[in-house]
Amino acid sequence: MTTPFAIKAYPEMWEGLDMDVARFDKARQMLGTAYEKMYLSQSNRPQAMAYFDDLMAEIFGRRIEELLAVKKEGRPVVGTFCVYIPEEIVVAAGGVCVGLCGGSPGSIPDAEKILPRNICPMVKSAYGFKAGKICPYFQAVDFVYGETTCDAKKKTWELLDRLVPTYVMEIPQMKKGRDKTLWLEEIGDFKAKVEEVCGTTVTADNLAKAIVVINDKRRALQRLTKVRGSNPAPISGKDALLIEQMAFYDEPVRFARQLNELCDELEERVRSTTGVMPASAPRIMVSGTPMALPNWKVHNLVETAGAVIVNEESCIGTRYFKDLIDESRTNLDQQLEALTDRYMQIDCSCFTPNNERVDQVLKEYRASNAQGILHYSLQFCHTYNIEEIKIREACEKEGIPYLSIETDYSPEDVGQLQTRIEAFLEQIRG
Ligand code: BJ8
Repeated sequence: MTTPFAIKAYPEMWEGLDMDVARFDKARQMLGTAYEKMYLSQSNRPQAMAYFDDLMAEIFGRRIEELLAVKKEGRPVVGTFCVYIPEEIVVAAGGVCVGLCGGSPGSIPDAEKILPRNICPMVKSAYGFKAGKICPYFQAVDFVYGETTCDAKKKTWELLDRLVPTYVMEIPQMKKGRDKTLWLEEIGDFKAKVEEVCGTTVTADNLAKAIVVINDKRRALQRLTKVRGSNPAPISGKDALLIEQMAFYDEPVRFARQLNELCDELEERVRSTTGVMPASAPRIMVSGTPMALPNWKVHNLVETAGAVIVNEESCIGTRYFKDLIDESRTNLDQQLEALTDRYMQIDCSCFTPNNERVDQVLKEYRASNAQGILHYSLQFCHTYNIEEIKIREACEKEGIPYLSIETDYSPEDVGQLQTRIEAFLEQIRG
């Protein structure tokens, strides 16, 4: 008999982090149950997923202990909410960068005590985690670095600053020459803040090493994406999404090593045409707003209906790792410029115009051998909801089966989404 899955409890450590332990412990148990139901019930999972299951079991325990050890040595732990914040700089300073985007409905009531109800659930969930003291990552960070991407985020940082030191990077709205100059300056300010807090200097040498570390993590994620293009798919979309989510929490060198090990197994599966689902399962690509841990709602619905998700064009997905940083630069100024160049390639809908994203969606659709695109937008995310029109038009032009959904984290619309997803899959099955 197998023992039931549980996310491990570390009440004393949580107490030390000034958390609402009783409440958090209930959330921990519920998350463990959901994970067991959605993840461990999948058949024919790759063996190397055992590492990621263990990571999940220790997500609020061992990993937090590691962060606290980093802090004890005077190195920085920095929280971020967007893939525009260059984590290479934190790693160069010997620190750790963690993603704090919220993907859970449990913290939203805490946020709604102060924030308006009709804003993006990702922002509310993140703010609620800090306000309710129910996230050990939020409690462990030295400071957070927000950005001026969307209005919901940039105004929330002003309030979040009352609870945890919050700095803000100005992200331009366009990609002209002067925007690049501004961005380079902002990256310089970020570097200065990290250096000030941790008392370490970012040098050309430690930045070069950090660039390789993060490039290696992104290369491993690219490898995972590539292997998902095979039919039958060697790994489920749910498992791949989990890995993409874990990329924002785990130690980067270890993460890349473990993911490469999994990719070895997946490539072997491809050679022996072993899939998680039959080759006849409809192949769906998801495109749109990021799905922060533990937001598995849509993946679970699609895969429970017998299809497989083969790509996530999202910031918790390919937008995070499709571009690498030039490793050939040797002096600090050139390296910072290389960082700026790479980060400016991210095609977030907060930019205008952002036509390169439409091309990127089509490119990933072909590379993943998908048979349909599901556009996913979080409620009240105006930029993605409006940009969805251009993605839909491009799909119509190319004859790509297309479904657009707008949802939040609540289970209320699950029945309705299920009906729409099933109809979409029927259309693909023909
Ligand atoms: S680079 S996608 S991580 S901003 S979904 S909070 S935009 S209202 S997450 Fe994002 Fe950076 Fe862009 Fe990526 Fe606002 Fe929209 Fe919510 Fe969003």
